[in-house]
Amino acid sequence: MKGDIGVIGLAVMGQNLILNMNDKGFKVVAFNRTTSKVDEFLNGAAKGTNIIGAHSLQELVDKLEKPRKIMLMVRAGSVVDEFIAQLVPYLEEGDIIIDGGNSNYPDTNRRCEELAAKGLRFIGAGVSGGEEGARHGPSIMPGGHFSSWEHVKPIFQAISAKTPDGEPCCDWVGDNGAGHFVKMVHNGIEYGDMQLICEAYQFMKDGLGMSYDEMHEAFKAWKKTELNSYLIDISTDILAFKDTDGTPLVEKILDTAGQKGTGKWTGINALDMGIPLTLISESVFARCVSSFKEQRVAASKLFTHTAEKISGDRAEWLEALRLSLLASKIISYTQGFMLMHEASKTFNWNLNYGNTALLWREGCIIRSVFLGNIRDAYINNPQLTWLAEDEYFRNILQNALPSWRKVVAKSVEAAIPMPCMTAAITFLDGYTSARLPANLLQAQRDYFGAHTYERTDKPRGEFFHTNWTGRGGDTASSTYQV
Ligand code: NBP
Repeated sequence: MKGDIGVIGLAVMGQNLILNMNDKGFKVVAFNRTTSKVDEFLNGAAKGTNIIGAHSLQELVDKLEKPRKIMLMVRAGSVVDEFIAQLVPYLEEGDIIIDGGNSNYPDTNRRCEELAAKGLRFIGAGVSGGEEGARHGPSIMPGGHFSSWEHVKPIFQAISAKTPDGEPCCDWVGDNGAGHFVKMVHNGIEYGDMQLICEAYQFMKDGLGMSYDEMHEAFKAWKKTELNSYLIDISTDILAFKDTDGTPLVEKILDTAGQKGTGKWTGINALDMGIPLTLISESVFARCVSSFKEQRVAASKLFTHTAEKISGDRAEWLEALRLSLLASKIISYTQGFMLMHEASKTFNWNLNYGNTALLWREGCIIRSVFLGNIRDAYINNPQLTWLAEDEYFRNILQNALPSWRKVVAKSVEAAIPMPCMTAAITFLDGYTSARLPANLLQAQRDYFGAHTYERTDKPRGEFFHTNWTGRGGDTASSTYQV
């Protein structure tokens, strides 16, 4: 009997996905560039399973049922192109290559086009959930050539995470790079969620002067609220975790954050598409600032933070902080969904936003109860422009606003940097302002560059230029951009 699917790449993600597929009754053929790892896997974690090994691409292809389905779980970038180039000569029309790595979506767009020209089908599938997810149920976001979906769907939906109602956290996202785009936004949102939790932690620790045990208790209480999520769960555990000497381990961890680039890609795309993805972008910059450890230590001697501890009722501050975190999170998801909306328009992907929230409901790092509410909001109104158009989210934001303003204002007074919570409230204030100071900005642009402006007392689309100094001409600029 031939294999149902081949998987190339036996690092942490590949091995665990294969074991997961095997558990669900699929016959998997495994291959890895360093072929000794195939034998190590078969004699180790895969011992006693139905998993088959292959020691060459020819052998892998020969052992698969047609149309062949071959999933790459290798390092994103040129390695994916190299494997595709090596595989193509062995494949037949209609065979399917799936890239399950963290590829950048323009690469997936390109690969779809190149493989279609060769009569082959391609899927770019975002996979989230890390090692644990891959083994027991990841969130999977597939996009690419739609005709391949029916062949892959039974396997992917069987191995994926399930919502509390038993729905698979895996469904078709859209054409070409849509799956990898949605995975990229997921990772961006993950950056934002993590930074927001870190800001709440610093407010508690440095502002409210709470001990690790007290912070652990506060987070534990938050788990029982709308904030209930995987990231709050693990943060609760981390705050309680003690090093061998009995003191909190997290206190000993160097405060410089790493990144692999998907948050940065999300920010770059937002700038390209003109979407104000302020919170996620700030979360990427917060990691950048954290990486300047030596400079920060030197600068801290020039600007001593002398702020006193925040006074007042601690329980009240904690509730205000919880509401600020929740409200900021709503803004972050609002911005992420705005970006997906714009990409969907640009690339004709026809993304289903309720479904996207469902894909993230379980299995991935941002899994949360909150995503179920987002899904409901999009089911009630698939055309939502932003989440606050939905009554549930609008009520939370309105209820949180006074506390949120208090927390952000206090953080500035107390010299506690909270870039994401601040960006979130600033976005809300800007987005809900019928009039912004951009009238002055347009005047400045017209003054120095004759860029023209529209007037409040004339119809939209009519442009005016003023000779502000009496020295300039009457010619407006149509090309000069500053
Ligand atoms: P890695 O990203 O570490 O990749 C390891 C695999 O790539 C091995 O099979 C390795 O073969 C192969 N490889 C490399 Br590295 N360079 C190669 C080359 N020049 N030619 C051929 N093969 C090469 O594995 P991973 O952490 O399991 O991640 C797999 C994919 O899934 C990545 O795109 C990753 O971004 C994504 N992802 C990872 C996680 C996670 O939590 N780790 C979560 C979600 C998505 P070798 O054994 O011969 O060196």
